[in-house]
Amino acid sequence: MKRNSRFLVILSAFVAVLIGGLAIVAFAMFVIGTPWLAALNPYYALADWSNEDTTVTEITATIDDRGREASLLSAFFGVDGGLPPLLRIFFCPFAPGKDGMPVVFSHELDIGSVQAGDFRVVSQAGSVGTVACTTFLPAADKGELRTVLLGGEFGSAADQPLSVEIVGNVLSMDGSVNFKGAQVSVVPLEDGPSIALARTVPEAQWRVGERATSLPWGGGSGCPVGTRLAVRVTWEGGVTNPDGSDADDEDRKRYGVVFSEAGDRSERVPTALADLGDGDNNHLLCFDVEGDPREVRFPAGFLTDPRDDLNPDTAAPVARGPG
Ligand SMILES: [Ca+2]
Ligand SMILES: [Ca+2]
Ligand SMILES: [Ca+2]
Repeated sequence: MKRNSRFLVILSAFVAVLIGGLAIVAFAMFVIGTPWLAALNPYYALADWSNEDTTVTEITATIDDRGREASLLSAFFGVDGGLPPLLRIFFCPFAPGKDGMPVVFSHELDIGSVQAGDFRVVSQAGSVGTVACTTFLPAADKGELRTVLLGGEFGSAADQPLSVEIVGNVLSMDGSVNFKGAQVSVVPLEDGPSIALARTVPEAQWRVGERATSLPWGGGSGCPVGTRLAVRVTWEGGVTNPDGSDADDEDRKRYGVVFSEAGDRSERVPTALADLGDGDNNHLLCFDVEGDPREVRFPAGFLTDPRDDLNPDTAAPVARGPG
């Protein structure tokens, strides 16, 4: 009896050590981002690293039923090498050390239709870059699924990427259009970020009163209670203050939104700035009044990309309607 219980203790200890060891190995693999453990990493659900288009579709339309063309609004050469090691967890196993380039689409996308192999990046000298991986992070809140971050080898300061073309089937979320053949010029490395798109946001996406998630990526703060109108501003790439901190109340006051009121135009400052704290390229401009917003403006010299290049004077018309 005594011998049996001692055996059980030893066996339990052995099993505990084995499980503990396996857990440590699994965690290490997760952190390292080994591709075969991809299924365990929830962030990888928004990423892809297949080098060819795997989308089977009969959708070929390039203009949706409201007359909007499937187009690329911007491609922003924001990081020339050196994507940080931590991105292997939040982006893909091959991201560290690579170039980073967010691409903004005219429509929200069908996540499953986006493969790394759908993108062709060509440099000034004519060399074709390697797109190692794509992810929708960190711009993955509801209503934001139109910015795809590319990681790979796209060129250098001396031979910069010139154009991005969609060479595979990439579909809008609603299945109305296919982006194959769409193309856009790349914003050069030295340029700061501009506004790519401004769009009114349905109430369901205001996240009223919600705080930013404590996770590093995804889940920005919501508009305050009392909000009656919100406009999402999508920049060409992630923006911060020059010291790396998130946009703040001073930046809120810099935004100007032109409203149309009975034929007249008046400019208003948002009541609150939201979708902060998630490191993405979106801001929500919240207003405590209703109205007819027509244009968003932001003056030069206050927000920067990861290289600390300052934004130029920038403005965009306010689009409306579903994604
Ligand atoms: Ca595809
Ligand atoms: Ca967000
Ligand atoms: Ca944000």
